[in-house]
Amino acid sequence: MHHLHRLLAASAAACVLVTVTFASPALADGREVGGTGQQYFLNDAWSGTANRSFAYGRDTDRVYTGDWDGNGTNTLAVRRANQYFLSNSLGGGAADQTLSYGNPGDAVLVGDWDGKGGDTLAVRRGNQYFLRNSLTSGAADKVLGYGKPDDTVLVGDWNGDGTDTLAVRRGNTYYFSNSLNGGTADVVLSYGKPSDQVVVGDWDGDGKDTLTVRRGNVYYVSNSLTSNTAAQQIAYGKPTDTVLAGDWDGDGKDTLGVRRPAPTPPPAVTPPPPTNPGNPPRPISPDLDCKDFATQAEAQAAYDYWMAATGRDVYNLDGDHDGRVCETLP
Ligand SMILES: [Ca+2]
Ligand SMILES: [Ca+2]
Ligand SMILES: [Ca+2]
Ligand SMILES: [Ca+2]
Repeated sequence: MHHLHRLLAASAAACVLVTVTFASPALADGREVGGTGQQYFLNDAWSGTANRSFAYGRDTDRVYTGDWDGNGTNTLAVRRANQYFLSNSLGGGAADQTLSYGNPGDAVLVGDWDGKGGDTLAVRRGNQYFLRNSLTSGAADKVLGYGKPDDTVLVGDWNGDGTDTLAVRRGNTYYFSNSLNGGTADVVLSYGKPSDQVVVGDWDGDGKDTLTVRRGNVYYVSNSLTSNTAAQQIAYGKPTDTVLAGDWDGDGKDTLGVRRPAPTPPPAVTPPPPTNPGNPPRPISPDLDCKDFATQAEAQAAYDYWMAATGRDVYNLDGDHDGRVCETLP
């Protein structure tokens, strides 16, 4: 999420001449990705073709995105029960880090809770959130209550200060908090419809996370926390895709990816039974010539049969070795 922003803010306070010269890492949506499948198609742009595709984990794995090593790129983590297998690169292969946190049944969120860079985990139980600031097992560094137990929760850096905080969603109303203190919401707004799927990300790279609403395969991208109409409307992937957002290339902007099950393999093709087994069109002996056949098709059938059975042109009919015999016959 946005750790460089925090560093920049500190630098700017110390010296107002500091210029922003590098892209800020943006945030992945801090919720579980959902869906099934081990095929990932990630895109660094909003173009029609994903520029990264790879297999990762198992079809049934629970998956999260985050910047585990704090280098500004989002990668994947697989969850099995309360075990987390973190990868710092996008692709297959073994996990770079493994840890246990919380209970197997916990709802888990990902975010940069202390603004020091890199994402860590939080467990949600009802409306209680147990934040951990390092990717290690241990007690929560902070516990807070926010919203109601049945609220949908979102994670993001709403004000661009480098720290991820929470928002809760009730229907199409969103309650954003910029602190992890459990107070009242800093921003309340309505956006989209109650039935919309919503994805969080920094789409324009300004360091602030905003909402994108998804309907089918159309995404309504907003770059501000207002009820204004979407800045962009983009068709992407298939309506049935599980979508994930993140900054895969570290340019400071979040883009989309999809998770899909591997395509069902086509049924195995059974080879056709051999034609006329044990019943050749002509016997192998005597040796025949083209003039012994009435038609080219008849000669070809005898040639094909014996080629398949013996691997040899037993009558020497294919003088030019092109697989077609007795071309002069009708
Ligand atoms: Ca990273
Ligand atoms: Ca923030
Ligand atoms: Ca933004
Ligand atoms: Ca990016």
